Amino acid sequence: MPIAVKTVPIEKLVEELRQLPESAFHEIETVRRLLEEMPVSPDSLAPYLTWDRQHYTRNLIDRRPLYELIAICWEVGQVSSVHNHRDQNCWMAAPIGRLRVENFHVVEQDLRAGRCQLEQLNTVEMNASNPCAVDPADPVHRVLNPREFNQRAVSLHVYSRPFDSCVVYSPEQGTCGEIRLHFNTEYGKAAVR
Ligand code: 2CO
Ligand code: FE2
Repeated sequence: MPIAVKTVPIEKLVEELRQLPESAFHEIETVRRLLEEMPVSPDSLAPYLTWDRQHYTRNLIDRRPLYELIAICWEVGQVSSVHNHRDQNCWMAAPIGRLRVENFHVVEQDLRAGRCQLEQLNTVEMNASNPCAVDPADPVHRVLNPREFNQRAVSLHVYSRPFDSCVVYSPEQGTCGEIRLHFNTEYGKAAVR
């Protein structure tokens, strides 16, 4: 029998994140445990859910000097690029659906030349009871909502500190380059680009 999980509204998670000391964002265990202990109720995420058949959507929930909290909506089959997080910590949870995270090791990288060599590491699954933290030693990853999962998914991402660009990699072609990141919505309203 599945264990009944007590969920909290997203506002409660925001309240907890806002109270954390700066030191909590410099290691990965505190926020990971917070996400584990406070699974967010799908209903409370309604203002932040937007869908696009071409690309996953990025929806800003909260931004403070220390962190940014965003909801990402994944249609069936959508994938992110392989990317880094600008040396910032990252925690992810999936209150709706399931997602696969594939981690990579950067063997070498020359951003100016746009060349890199990556090796695939482990794969983990995220779902309502299994949040994860990006390993600061090997922070390059991609997130997938594989076709076979056959359902939409929503993930929550805590980034410390906020960042608005990242490096994307093509492991097959050995290329990399910087891209800017955009929001589809901010605080529940369409973002102005
Ligand atoms: N980091 C990506 C983004 O902010 C989402 S995939 O996994 O973190 O767009
Ligand atoms: Fe990411």
